[in-house]
Amino acid sequence: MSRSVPSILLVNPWIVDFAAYDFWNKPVGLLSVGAALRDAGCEIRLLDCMDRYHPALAGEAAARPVRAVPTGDDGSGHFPKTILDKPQLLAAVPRRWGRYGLLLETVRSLIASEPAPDVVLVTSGMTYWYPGVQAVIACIRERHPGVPVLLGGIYATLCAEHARRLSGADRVIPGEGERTGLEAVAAITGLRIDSSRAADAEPFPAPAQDLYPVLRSASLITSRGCPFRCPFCASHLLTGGGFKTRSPECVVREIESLFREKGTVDFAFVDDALLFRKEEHFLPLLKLLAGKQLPLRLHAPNGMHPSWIDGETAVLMRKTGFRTIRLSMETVNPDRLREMGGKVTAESLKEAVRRFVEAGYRPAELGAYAIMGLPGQPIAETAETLAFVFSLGLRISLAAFSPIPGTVSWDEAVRTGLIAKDADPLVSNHAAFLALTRPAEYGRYVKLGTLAADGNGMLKSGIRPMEDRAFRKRLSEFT
Ligand code: B12
Repeated sequence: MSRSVPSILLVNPWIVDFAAYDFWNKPVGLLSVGAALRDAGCEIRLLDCMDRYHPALAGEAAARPVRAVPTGDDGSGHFPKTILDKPQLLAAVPRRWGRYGLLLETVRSLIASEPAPDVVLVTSGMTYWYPGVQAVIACIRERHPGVPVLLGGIYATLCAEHARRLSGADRVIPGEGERTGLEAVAAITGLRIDSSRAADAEPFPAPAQDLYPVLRSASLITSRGCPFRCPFCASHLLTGGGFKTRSPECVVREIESLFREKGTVDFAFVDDALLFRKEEHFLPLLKLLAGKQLPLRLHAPNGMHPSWIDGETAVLMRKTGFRTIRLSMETVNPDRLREMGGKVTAESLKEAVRRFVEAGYRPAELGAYAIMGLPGQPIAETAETLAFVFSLGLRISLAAFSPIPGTVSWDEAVRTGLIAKDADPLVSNHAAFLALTRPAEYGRYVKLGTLAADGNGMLKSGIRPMEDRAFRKRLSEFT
């Protein structure tokens, strides 16, 4: 063992993509692994290439055409972007590709400015962001060639073989990482694991978000897993299929301590199924939080299931300060909804909106997700869904389908020739997949996206898009 207290560097790589926006996002998986290591006696440090409030950003200002400024007052915002040449595989996508986050030189000098750690733990997000993973591992290797690099996270779990061949990490560790990460670090450093410590603990720890010098917004993960098996979703592959929750007391302690110690007021819940078993989990959590009377702004950027919204839930969400509420609608086509597990209907969305309005929200403060570009799904169906969502006065977020390895939709996409079995993850980028697989229709998808954005803008200025004749006319081109 190199020293008495193992020193661990946690690394969140760059996003490399056509677009990226900070929806209060923090690498909570990596930071949970970090919390477990700290609890076991390690010293942990963080290098987050995506930190929009990193002190080093001030030194980048001169080299940056786009500044890292928050948009609006809710802590979300644009990441700074460095334009890069598109990989050949994405040449046909008519958008600008780039690396988001700190400059390459900044990351290099941050790595150089600290003593060598004993182990580096790198996380990974979307499967098609792997070039950012490769790049950051290369930077670590450059400076600390002998230090073991472990890679985990979503890409490492869903594309483990690809990551083993191409990431540059010494070891790829798929799946949940609190235990496996700790064991790997122990094997390298000689750290002794005290197994009695975890006996009565929570199912997973609060992520170590206190490592940020400035924590303008935080992510909260109160549960892991999802009871549904939507064909396009990989959640069950990432969380092992079960459902587990942290205790409401523990989550509220986490919120209160970040509020008091870091001044954080914007918190985003990133659970897959925030409202599942809400009587035992989310509602008690909200009641506890309401009792604290903290001036928070809460966000639920992941889609919530409309049928689980009742009067009590809506009132408590209002009371505790929820500002961002997105509901899953997916599509208005009842056959497709049934194929996708039948968890939502147009009626259930209407009913959820009614509950939120009774609790004091304006419909335009709420949003709904619709999916577009599923295999066999015509663009007219997405346009109808858009019309339905706007007729309720809600904002819409269009989510473009892209196949994820290991899911039913992936197998279907391979079977129907939409994607090769051994395709490079880059071609499944959600912003690229439509352009690559439906080039003739791509322009219409872009137009529909613009229409959605315009409708959202109208709602913001108090106009209902479906009551506007010009808007209806533009929409009719799609139906
Ligand atoms: C929160 C979330 C979002 C947020 C923020 C996402 C972001 N920018 O990162 C929002 C709502 C904005 C979002 C949007 C989208 N998302 Co999303 N999202 C999630 C979600 C629900 C949770 C991610 C998370 O925080 N997990 C919790 C932590 C605890 O898990 P974790 O990071 O995996 O970490 C654990 C392990 O991996 C491991 N680990 C992690 N790092 C390390 C490191 C080491 C060394 C070790 C040992 C272990 C280890 O240990 C951790 C703890 O056990 C996941 C589903 C899921 N269950 O993961 C989908 C998911 C990541 N999203 C997905 C998709 C498709 C999207 C969209 C593209 C949807 C769309 N079509 O528009 C968009 C666009 C994303 C973008 N460009 O930013 C896909 C991923 C697809 C892919 N190809 O990779 C997922 C998997 C959901 C799905 N459909 O299956 N998303």
